Amino acid sequence: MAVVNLQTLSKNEDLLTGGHRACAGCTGSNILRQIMLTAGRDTVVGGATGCMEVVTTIFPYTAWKTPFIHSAFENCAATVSGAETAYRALKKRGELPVPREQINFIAFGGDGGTYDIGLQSLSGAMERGHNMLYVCYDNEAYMNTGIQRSGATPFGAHTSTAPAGKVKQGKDRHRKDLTKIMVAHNIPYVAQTTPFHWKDLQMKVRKALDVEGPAFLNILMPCTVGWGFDPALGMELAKMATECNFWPLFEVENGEYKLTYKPKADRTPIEEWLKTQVRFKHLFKPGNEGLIVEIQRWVDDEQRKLLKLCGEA
Ligand SMILES: Cc1ncc(C[n+]2csc(CCOP(=O)(O)OP(=O)(O)O)c2C)c(N)n1
Repeated sequence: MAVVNLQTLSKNEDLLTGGHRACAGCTGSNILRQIMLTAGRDTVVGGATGCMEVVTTIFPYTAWKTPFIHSAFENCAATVSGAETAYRALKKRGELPVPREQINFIAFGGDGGTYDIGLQSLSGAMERGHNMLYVCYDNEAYMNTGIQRSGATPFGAHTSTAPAGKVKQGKDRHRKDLTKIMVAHNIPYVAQTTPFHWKDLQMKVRKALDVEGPAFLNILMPCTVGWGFDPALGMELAKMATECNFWPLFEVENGEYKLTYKPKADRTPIEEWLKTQVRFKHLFKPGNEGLIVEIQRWVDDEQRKLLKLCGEA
């Protein structure tokens, strides 16, 4: 199916209804909505125990108009891979209760549930070749339980388990490169995107669902509570993350890297991005200038490597 314009897309059925309990300004619920507008009704969704599971399924309510499988933190990918296998087996035997040409299987996990706790089940599901999409909505910490650091938390960010104070200045390691770990599984489709770039997101969801076999999307999700910014600015921050190369948009189809968005030639310095969020406030205290230089160095290094992989350098 081709990528459609925003007007057409917004006329598709909303499969994540309003009235869920996401925070004001949450970009995560927007990510879920955008994905479901593209995926359509014939979709089975699984959710690991992150914010998005909690806020959309507070018992006895659900915001989902599709089947939704609750899953533990560590096994969302395994759960959805099991459902996908059952579907294939029933289809083969001609025993599907309701005939369906094609059903999408999508597993959602936060960065804690994906980079860290659920990584083994995700790796297993991808390696076994299930026809499913795994989406990591990456808000860069364990937001649901009090903003603990995760493998996705960026260098210098203040979290409740990597606090900025006298001893430390936030997290002292750069984030794990989960997207590349997924590429190393040699699956048909891996990509990074953000909710701001709706066309990019839609195209990637479409491709991920259309490939035969596993697909993985890593989607940056600005979190007003954990990052500390005005709830009106979530999308702006998603855009800025891309403009300063902190979150480049690219895809890897059968091992081939491709940049899907090129920031303006005068790319935004990382300082501008850091300034927008309370979690980086301490970096602007006298004596911490070197930490900002280190973040810029890391961003530039990563970007150089990516451009090489994309054949752009
Ligand atoms: C095995 C296990 N350990 C810990 C928890 C408690 N817990 C629930 S949500 C959560 C953090 C979720 O973080 P993340 O996956 O990044 O999602 P977010 O809340 O940020 O959306 C934790 C630690 C749990 N439910 N299961």
